Amino acid sequence: MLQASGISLTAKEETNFNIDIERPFPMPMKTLVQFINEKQVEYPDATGDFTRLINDIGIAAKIVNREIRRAGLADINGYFGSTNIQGEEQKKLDVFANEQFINALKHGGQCAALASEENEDMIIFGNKYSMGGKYVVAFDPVDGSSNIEVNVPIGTIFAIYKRITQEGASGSIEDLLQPGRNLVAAGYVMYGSSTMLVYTTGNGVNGFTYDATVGLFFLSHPNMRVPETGTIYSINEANYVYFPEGVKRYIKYCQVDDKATNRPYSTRYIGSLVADVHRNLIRGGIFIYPGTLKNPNGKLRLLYELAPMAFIIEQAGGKASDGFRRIMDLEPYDLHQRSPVFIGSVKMVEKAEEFMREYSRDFVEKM
Ligand code: AHM
Ligand code: MG
Repeated sequence: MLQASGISLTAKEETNFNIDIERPFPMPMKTLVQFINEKQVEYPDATGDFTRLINDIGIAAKIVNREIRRAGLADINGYFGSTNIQGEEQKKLDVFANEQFINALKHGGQCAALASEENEDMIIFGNKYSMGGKYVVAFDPVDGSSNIEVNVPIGTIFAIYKRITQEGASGSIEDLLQPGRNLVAAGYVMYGSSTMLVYTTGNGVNGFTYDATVGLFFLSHPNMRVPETGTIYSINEANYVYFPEGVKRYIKYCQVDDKATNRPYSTRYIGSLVADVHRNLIRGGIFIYPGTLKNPNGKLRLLYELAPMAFIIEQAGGKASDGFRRIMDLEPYDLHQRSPVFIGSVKMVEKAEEFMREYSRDFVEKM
């Protein structure tokens, strides 16, 4: 079968294709829409709602991508003049992207309610739109937005849950405050040297690259797997003095000369969660945003940053932890709750956890 090219052919057709393989034009590739439609067929009870929801997210991502690609030319850089719930100044692009995703989900009809990094409260869609929707979505419209002006990759992260409350009624906070293990899907869009959409529905991870010339995402990275170990550690080391002892010791461990384990490792820190995790997903590595004595829960948000990234990394064979516990098992009590994170190659995360247990056992009580 010519699976890598995204098509399935009979043996005879394959032979014909093989004869043609010298052709000076590329093989047809599978689009995101074709891929999700095919997946839907595998679930006889599927109604198509989920497929439409992912599709709507893909459309909003394309619009946001268009603006990002024009940043610098269009008036999209800079501050909007307001602050979000975290007290962070909102960039124009934060506000623009937030509106695009809300709008796509509101009119799609499948999403009953959503939570966004840019909105203090959850957004409940009324009867006219998607009160009957089966799903709720938590998302960060533009993650890493402080990097916009300097042309560094930024991303969108989304988490999709099945609602707990009854369809047809108004969505409620309990629909959104679900642990990561309840996720039905999660993904991110990375606006990097190319734009990629990577998502999982709990059955592996697939990546799609955007071809702006035809306006479509194509399956470019089927069945993504994070290497079991790697040689990259990503952490904002400037905060070293505030780190728990376990993190300090792990950093020192990464810097020791040891041929057998390819140490010292390399540091790579972009400062965009999506880009740092995406690189480590492909190359192997660990990303850490720890708690500190000042902020025991760190910086990153559980619901729309960590749980979805944890789902993706676990589905790719990696691991995500708060230093002691699985991120996917943390029970959310607030839409904007934060958590420390250690995420990436399974062996590296396990090693960092060992250091946390040995040197910072009591830190878990502060979190
Ligand atoms: P944001 O959602 O306000 O953009 O903040 C999240 C970003 C992550 O993408 C990144 O990993 C982290 O903040 C970087 O923080 P720091 O500058 O403290 O290293
Ligand atoms: Mg963010």
